[in-house]
Amino acid sequence: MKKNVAQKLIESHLVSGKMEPGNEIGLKIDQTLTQDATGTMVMLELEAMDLDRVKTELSAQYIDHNLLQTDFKNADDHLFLRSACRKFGVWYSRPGNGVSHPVHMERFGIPGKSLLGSDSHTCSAGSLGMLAMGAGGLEVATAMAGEPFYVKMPRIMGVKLTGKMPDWVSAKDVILEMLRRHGVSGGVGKIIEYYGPGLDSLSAMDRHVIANMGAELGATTTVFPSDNNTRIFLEQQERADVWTELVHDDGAEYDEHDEIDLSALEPLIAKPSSPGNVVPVTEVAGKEIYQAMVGSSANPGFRDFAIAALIVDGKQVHNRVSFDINPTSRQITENLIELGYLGKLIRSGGRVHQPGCNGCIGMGQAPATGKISLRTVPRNFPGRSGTKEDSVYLCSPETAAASALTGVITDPRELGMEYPAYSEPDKIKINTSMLLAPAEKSEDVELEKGPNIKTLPELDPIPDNIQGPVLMKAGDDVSTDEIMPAGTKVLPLRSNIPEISKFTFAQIDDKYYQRAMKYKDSGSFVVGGSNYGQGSSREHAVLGPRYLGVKVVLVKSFARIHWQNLINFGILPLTFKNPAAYDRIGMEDVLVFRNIRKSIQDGGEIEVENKTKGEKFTAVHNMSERQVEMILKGSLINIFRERNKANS
Ligand code: MIC
Repeated sequence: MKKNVAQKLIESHLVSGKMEPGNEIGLKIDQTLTQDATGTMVMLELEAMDLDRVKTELSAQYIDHNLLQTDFKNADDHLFLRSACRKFGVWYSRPGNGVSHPVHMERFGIPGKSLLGSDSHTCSAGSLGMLAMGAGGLEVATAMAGEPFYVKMPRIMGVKLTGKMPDWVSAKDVILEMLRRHGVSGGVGKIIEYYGPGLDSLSAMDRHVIANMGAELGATTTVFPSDNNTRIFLEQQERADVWTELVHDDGAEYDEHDEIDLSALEPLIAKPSSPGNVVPVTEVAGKEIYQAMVGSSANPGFRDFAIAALIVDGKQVHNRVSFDINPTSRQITENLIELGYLGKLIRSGGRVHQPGCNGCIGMGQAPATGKISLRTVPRNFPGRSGTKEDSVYLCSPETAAASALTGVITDPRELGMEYPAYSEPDKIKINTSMLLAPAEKSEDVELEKGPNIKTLPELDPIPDNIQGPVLMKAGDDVSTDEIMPAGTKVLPLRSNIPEISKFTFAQIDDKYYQRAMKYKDSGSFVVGGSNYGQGSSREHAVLGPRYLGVKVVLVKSFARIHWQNLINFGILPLTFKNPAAYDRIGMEDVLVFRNIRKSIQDGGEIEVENKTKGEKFTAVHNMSERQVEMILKGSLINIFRERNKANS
């Protein structure tokens, strides 16, 4: 059979299941990636699993999210993670070394390998021909312990790229075009594979931009072939030895098709407050802006900063605009200095920050209330910037730099200058000084736990009968940023579940915590619309509700990673058999679930009584036997614990 790249990658890692869309498959994981905001939980999970050393070919831990040290918490987390890396045999990327995704691509990415990361943008490494997926921390922990990763076999959407991008259009506009066409749930249950002659003009880092925001389409992952452009990138990184070719067979089939003529693209922008809200820049041109930000895992390449530098070279940004530059790796920063680009950014008024996620995740750089901020970051969910009433637009570095100069949203083609001639340097400085390799053998290291690092709470199994109120009725496309916010106040609490749970749903309803606490022991429910839990991989969007007694989340449909996270931590995820039943449920309605344990084992359907309305409706689950066991045992951790006990 002729195969596409995604099929080849899956086949070479398949340990169980049939490669039929919708069927659960088990995949061998070669590499893992964790970052600090999710990694502390992963390391606590490894501790709870009694692991002594990781079983992967390579695992790397990055400190990139929690960089602001406004008190002891983040600094304590960094030390905890350093000790955990020594204990479990994991690479440690020190604070200030950069954002996990570009650094992983530069230093560790290998075509043909699989990568699982506790960050939804792990799919960025699809740029190198890897099978790279984001997942909840617990699944990454189990992969580190040598277990397969389970996922439903996705449908494969082949996107043929033809033509060549015109001046002032870059990779960000390609993925924004995909979001314009398919929206934030158009990729759910799919792998997006790009192929065709248009690939020749996309460098490996351009492909990273496109693969990264595949997460915003809801896709399981994105894959590119490993071709000559991949080889050029690896050569530049002085790692040409790991390159192998991985391309689709001639005549390979795809489950779905799309095609983009790159030469027909124009600069695009996603309006507040969804990455799917895409329009041509011309449609919103002229609006006053207050911030323009370049950087993040969505535009991390050397080129993204260099092009911005060339646009602002010799000019001054508008005096109303904060021009924030967030380099994405220490190596990129060093090369930007070396080749004179950083000087151009600074002289034009750029505010240069340390390499890291920074404002992308609301770690500083929050915009003024209601004032427009243009960002090259991947997400603009409400309040994610750190400002509740924010107005964040997503765009390319070209559009951000052009608008920084004029002070209004500007189609960069209107700047009246030649498109700067940029060419990728052949030789760059390689900087690995802040990457600490694991020792050959496990070290007998005590985990360094500061006072904010709390062991995981016990997770009791789901009861047979539950009666309780609906304390949250959410709409469509609710993101994990709305379920559990990030930002300077909340992110430092990632290793302290009782404390972080106080912020559950705070974006939507600031009284939720008080109301939920009353039902902490007896149980309550969350009801939601379609694509519930889109966005990040953060387990805290489950651990918070779980700690507050949420037993069932009942929605029209789920985003993939969040759905699995709910199961991993023993919250029952159900969907309406008939979506119209959603409209019949009101806030505070009392629901009754009976015989849960037996019903979820026996089949997919559960009858639910709405006591308040005096009516019944049917809910369904779509879990495999393996997943049902997690709900019955209370969590995946409990299953591991039981297994460890039996083996000891
Ligand atoms: C994000 O971009 O939303 C994050 C912060 O990187 C998350 C991870 C997290 O919440 O820690 C993600 O993408 O998974």
